[in-house]
Amino acid sequence: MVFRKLPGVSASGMGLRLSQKFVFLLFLSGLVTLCFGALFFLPDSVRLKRIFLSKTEIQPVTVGSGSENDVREHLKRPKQEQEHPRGMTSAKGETGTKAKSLSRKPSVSHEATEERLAGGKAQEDLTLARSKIESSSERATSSDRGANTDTFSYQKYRGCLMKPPLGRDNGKPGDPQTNERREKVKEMMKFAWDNYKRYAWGKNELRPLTRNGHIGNMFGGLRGASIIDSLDTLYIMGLMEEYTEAKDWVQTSLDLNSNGEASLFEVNIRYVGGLLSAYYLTGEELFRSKAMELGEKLLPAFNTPTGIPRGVINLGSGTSWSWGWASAGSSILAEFGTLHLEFVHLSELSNNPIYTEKVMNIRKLLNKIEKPHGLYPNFLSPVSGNWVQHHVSIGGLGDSFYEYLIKSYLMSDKTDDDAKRMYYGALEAIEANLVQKSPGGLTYMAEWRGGILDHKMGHLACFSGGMIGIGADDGAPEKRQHYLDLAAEITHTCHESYTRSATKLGPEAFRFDGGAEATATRLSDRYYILRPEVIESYMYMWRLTHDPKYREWGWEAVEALEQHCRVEAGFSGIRDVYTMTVSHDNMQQSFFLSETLKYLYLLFSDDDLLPMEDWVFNTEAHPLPIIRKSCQRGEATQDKTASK
Ligand code: DMJ
Repeated sequence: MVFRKLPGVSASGMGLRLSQKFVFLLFLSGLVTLCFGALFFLPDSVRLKRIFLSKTEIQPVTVGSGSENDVREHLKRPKQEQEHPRGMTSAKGETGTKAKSLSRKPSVSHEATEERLAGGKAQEDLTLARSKIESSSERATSSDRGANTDTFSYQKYRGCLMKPPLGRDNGKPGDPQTNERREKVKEMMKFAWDNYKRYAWGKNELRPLTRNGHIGNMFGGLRGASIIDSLDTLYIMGLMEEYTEAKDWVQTSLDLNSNGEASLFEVNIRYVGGLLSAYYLTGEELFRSKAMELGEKLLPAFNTPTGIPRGVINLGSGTSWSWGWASAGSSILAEFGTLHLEFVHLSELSNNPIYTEKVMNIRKLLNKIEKPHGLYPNFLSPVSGNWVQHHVSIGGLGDSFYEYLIKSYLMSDKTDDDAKRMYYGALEAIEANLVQKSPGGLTYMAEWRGGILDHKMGHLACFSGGMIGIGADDGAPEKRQHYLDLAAEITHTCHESYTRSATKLGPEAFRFDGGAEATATRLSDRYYILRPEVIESYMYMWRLTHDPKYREWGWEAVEALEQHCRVEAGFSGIRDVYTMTVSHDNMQQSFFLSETLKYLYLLFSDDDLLPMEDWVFNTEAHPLPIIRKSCQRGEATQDKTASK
C-alpha cells in the first residue's frame, strides 16, 4: 500500500496516527457488535428487541392469537395437534391464515376469565383434579376470544347458562344413604372403565368374558366407541384421571379417516354427540374440532333425491345406501329423525348453517306428507319421500324420532314451534291409536301394523315415560297433569317388566296378550343387554316428581346389575332374565357407560348436576346445552342468581 506524503507530517508520525485510528475503529465496531448481541438476551417484551429482531425471531410465530407463551406451548405440542392448532378453525372449518394469527393479543384477559367462571362453574367447589383440567381448558379456549367474531364463543355460551353445569357441590346429595348409592354407581363406572382399558383399549367395546375387544361393524372403522361414550360420564363423576386418559386417546389416536361402512345414526349419537358434550362441558377445543371433522364426513348421506339420508355411509368415499333389511331401500324414522340435536349444535359451533338446513329439510318433508291417523310410520323412501309400509312403533325403529321432537323444542329455548306442534300432534295420535290398558291395569304402548295392534312393548319403548314426563309442562294446560300421569304409568309398567323376572332385570320385549302381563313370551325376547331406557325414565320421573320410589327402583336395578351382570372383568348382558343361572352374552355395550351408569348417577345426585333448565340429553345420554340465541348475541342476559 502507498501512502501519499502529507505536508509537515513525517512518515513515522503518519504511521502512528493511522494505527491509532485503526485501533479506535476496531474498538467502535466491537462495541456495536456487543450491543447488538446483547439484544438477544433481552426479554421478548422489550420494544428495542421487537424493532431489531422482528423478522428473524417473531415472525415464525403464527399460531393462534395468543401470547408468546401460547406459541411455545404450541411448539411443544405433538405434531398431530400442531396440524390443527387450537383456535385456528374458521367459520367454514378451514384452518386459519397466517395473517389472522399474527394479531397478537393477551391470551386470557382477567375479565374474560372471571366471566367464564361466573358463567358456568363455582370454582371453589371443584376438586383439585378437576380444577387442573379446567385451567388447561381455559388455555384451550383462550384462543376463541381472538378469533373471528362470528365464530362460536365458549365464554359467551357459558355466560348464558342459568346454572353451573356441575352444580354447587358436583350434585352431591345431602342424604348419606343416597350418597352411598351414588358412590356405588361411580365404583361401577370405574370398574367397567378399568376393565375396558385393560383388555379392550382402543376397541369399540369390551368382551368381558373372553377379555378382549370388540370392533363390530356399526361405526365404519372408527374405534374407541366406549372411550367417546364415556368422556362426559367420567367428567361428571369426577373420575379425572380416567377422563384425562380418554381425552389423551382422542388427541393421539382417534382417527377419523376411516373408510368403512358406518351407521349414520350410531356415529351421530355416540361419536358426534359424545364429542359435542365433552366440548361443552370442558371447553377443550380438541373435542370441538373432532366433532366438526366428523360432522362434515356425514353430510354426503343427505345426497338423495329428497334429502332424506340413507342409513349407511362410507366415511371415506361418502357413498351411502340403505340397510339391506329395510324394505324397498327405505330409510328408518328413528335414524333420520335422530340427527336434529347434534346437527343444530354442529351449525352453532361452526357458524355454518348447512347442518341445520339438512335436518330442517327432513322436518319439512315429514310435515308435508300425509300421515295415517296422524301417525309416523317407521319406513320412508329417500327417493320418493313416501312411506314404504305402515308399521308404527314408539320402540325400536321409531323411538328417538319422537324424543328428538320434544328435545328440539326444549333445546331451542322453546322457540322451535314446529317441533312443538309436531311432538304434541304425534303424541295425540299415539295416545289415540297405540296406548292401551292391560286387563291387569297396566298402561302400555302397543305397536301398530296398518291398523292392527301388536300388544307388545319393547324395552326401547320404555324411554317414553321420561319423554312424556319432560314434555308434560309445555302441553296444553288442561293436558299437563294427564301427561305427567301417563308418564308415571308407563314408567310403572316398565318397572313391572323388571320385577316380574327372576333376575329383576327387564326383557328386550314384553307382551300383553295370551295372558301375559309385561312378560316376554318368546325365548328370543328374554335377553337384557345392559340397556338404559327404564332407568332413564326413573331419572326423569325422579327429577319431575321427587317421588322416592324412583330412587328405590333405580337401586333395585343396581343390585340386579351387580348380581347378574357383573363378571370378573367388567359387565355383561345376559341371555335370559327369567333364569337365575344366567348365561352372559360377553358384551359390555358402550351405552352402558354412556347412558345406564350416567342416568343412575344422576338419579342419586342432586338436581343441580346438569340441571334441566340448561341441558337436554341426546338419545345416547350425552348432555347438550339449551341454545339461548338472544343471550349469546348479547341482546339479553340470563338471570344469574345466587347459584353462580
Ligand atoms: C342407545 O344407543 C340409544 O339409547 C338409542 O337411542 C337406542 N339404543 C341404545 C340403548 O339401548
